[in-house]
Amino acid sequence: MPRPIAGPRSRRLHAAAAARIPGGVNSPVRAWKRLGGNPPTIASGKGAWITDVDGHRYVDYVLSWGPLLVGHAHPKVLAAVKRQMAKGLGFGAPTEPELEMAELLHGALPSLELVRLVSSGTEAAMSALRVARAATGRRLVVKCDGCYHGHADPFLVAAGSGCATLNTPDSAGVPSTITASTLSVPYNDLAAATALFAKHGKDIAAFCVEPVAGNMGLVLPKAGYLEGLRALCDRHGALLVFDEVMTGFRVAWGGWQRVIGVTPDLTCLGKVIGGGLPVAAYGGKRSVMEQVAPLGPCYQAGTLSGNPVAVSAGLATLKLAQKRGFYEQATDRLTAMISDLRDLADRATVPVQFGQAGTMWGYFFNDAEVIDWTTASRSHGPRWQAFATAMYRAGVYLAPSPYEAAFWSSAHGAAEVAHTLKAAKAAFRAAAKI
Ligand code: KE4
Repeated sequence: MPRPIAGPRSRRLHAAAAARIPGGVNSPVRAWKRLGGNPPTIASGKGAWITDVDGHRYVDYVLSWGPLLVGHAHPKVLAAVKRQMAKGLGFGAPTEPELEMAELLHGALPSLELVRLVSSGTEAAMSALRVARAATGRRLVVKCDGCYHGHADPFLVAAGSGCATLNTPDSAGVPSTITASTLSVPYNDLAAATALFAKHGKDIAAFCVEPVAGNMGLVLPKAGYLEGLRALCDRHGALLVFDEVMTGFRVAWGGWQRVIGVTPDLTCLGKVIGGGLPVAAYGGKRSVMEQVAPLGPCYQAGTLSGNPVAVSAGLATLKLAQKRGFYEQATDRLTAMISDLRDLADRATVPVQFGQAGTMWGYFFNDAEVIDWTTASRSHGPRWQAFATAMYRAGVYLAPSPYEAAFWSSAHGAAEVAHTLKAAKAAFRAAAKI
């Protein structure tokens, strides 16, 4: 039995946690099921590095699943949180940071004519779907195989992320009466979407899509795909929902909609806009968002929605990202590292497909281009497992699943790249032996 990745204290803590928490984790993908199921328990993070309870250090490419665009414990983010905490942790009443966040989001994403803050991406996507159904009076929602929009019932159909990792793309406990209103088509397949609209167009409330898919690994949209979805929704009177929970302020200032110039009717945000604390949002056209209570009949609420301490972490993160050259520098550094990783994989003669969108990236052990869930799921699992295990052992922390994206931060620099490439040289060779 190979040496477990996690040290003795992590293993003890995980065993104790499993006695009290389902699988010992508060989110399934953290259970490391595809890597033997013994995750390190993390004690702290600073910049691009995290340290587990056994003192093992790792360069972190999970970054709390995307939120930490400026790295762990950035002094300016911590200072902003401390300043706000000193005023109290929350009031369940309007506060100035919420207004500042709403105005910043609208400035970055003009399609957000009205925006509501919530506490998780799941809440954002669930609420956006409810508003779309209220605004259109229609029932059906369309998603893509392998895309993930959180764990609200309507979206647990052919879902990616932890559902794909655990081979549970659908979920127990979700009544078929709910999922009967959710249709799923292959990502990047405009013909399939067109055929679906031809058959159901008048009943479709929304087409919800990750503009860059990050929950089946990273899969970029084909040229014209998102533009085609926009035209289909316009033709059939459905709403186009961009789930930018992962891509928002990760791929560029604003999100992918600014990169390609396609304007959705509704957008979901999360992760980076909370800077590591629970902030998410949904918003869009005023005529649609005016359905939301207290303006309209569509109810959505939250005790901690817009919590000022959480919002202050997001604001501090976004203000750092707004600095001139932030995305260009971070993206260029990542592009350079991916180029070196590609060289190492080539020298190890193991076929790997790399992808990048701004400061998010991914890799598939696959000799064919990955364009959707079907091609992603044909990737070589044992090679991924050997590679990821070797990288963890060498102090590089990647997602414990082949169906997740990797992330980068402004704290990742030359030292982190050198450490990563040194680990990857041996890890690609380990994968090539399989
Ligand atoms: P949360 O409810 O986890 O905040 O957001 C759900 C969600 C919605 N939309 C997209 C595009 C997302 O990527 C997510 C959540 N992403 C996963 C990682 N792939 C969160 C990690 C986890 O489930 O533990």
